[in-house]
Amino acid sequence: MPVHTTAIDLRSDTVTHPTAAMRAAMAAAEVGDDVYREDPTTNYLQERVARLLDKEMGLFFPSGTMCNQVAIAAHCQPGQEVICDRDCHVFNYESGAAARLSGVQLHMLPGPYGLISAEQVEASIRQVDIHNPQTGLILLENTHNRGGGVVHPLPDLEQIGTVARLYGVPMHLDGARLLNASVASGTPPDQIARPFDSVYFCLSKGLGCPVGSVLAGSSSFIARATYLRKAFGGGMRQSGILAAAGLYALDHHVERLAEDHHRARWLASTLATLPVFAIDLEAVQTNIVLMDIVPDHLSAPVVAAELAAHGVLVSIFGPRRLRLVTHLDIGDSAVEQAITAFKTLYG
Ligand code: TLP
Repeated sequence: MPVHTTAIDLRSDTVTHPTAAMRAAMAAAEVGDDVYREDPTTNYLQERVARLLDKEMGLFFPSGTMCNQVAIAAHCQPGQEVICDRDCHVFNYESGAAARLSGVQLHMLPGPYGLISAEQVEASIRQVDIHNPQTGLILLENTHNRGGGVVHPLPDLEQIGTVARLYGVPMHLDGARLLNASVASGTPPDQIARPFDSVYFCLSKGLGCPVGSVLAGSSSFIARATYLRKAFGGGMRQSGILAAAGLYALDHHVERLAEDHHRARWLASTLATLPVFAIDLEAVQTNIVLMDIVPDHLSAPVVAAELAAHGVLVSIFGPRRLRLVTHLDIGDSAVEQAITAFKTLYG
């Protein structure tokens, strides 16, 4: 039997199933061949996201990983360096693609919750010297996944943007969960996007779509990105069926992200009362909860397996760390059942 019919799946917000209304919107989508730029629904989604992020153009992608990798390839030359934090998705979860596909190296900085500062970035920009790699890109993540879904404060983004402009280095935002950051902080998406030359968000996470991410930037950047997307195998054909899900989600699933954030806080504050777990409640700002396991006799794989046996699926995020993510398919009763399972096992 498929996992989703029985379990409360808190592994990720990528596990959602399209609603009946979203599927109806997909079925009704007007389509064409998007490699010929003839898919009206995809074109409309791209324009809509470009407007939302106040960039000249948007480009629809099959995944967030491809948005990041195409952005890196579009901004950098082989041998250059990308300044990022050491917990970022690009370093940890993209199969070494930056080295593999673009021949760049990552210059990783430590930062609390994955958040790096303008001072750190400035100190890491390379001097022009024959020995040095050139700094090709500054890459940030908002919300920060391994940081526990924290929002990168806007003044920090703006300060890093000032440094980037001073040194003429482009900036890319891995905004897989940018709309979570926007809803949680009350900051409009275009303000979060403003310091960046390129930015994308995923439709396939909190927004509940089956597939898709949209990258945005200047017309010349998107022209390069379109070429690279094709080279990386991401040119799609009748993608309007997928874009229609995105348009539906932008109409119906953005404001409700606040519910996911509320349920994540509810889960975190309740589970933090169990002595088995240490939870940094300050970090629970959006839909992600990181939990550390306190007793020596338990480990993340053991706890994850025990929870799975009680119908609750969670992600292993380190030898003693679990991640729980709330999303469209997790309502109040799912949170209650998850809490009951935790209390039965560890109360
Ligand atoms: N993250 C996934 C896993 O890969 C860890 C998850 O379950 O959270 N940037 C960020 C910040 C992400 O969290 C993710 C997905 C991506 C990029 C990649 O997006 P996709 O899965 O669409 O390639």
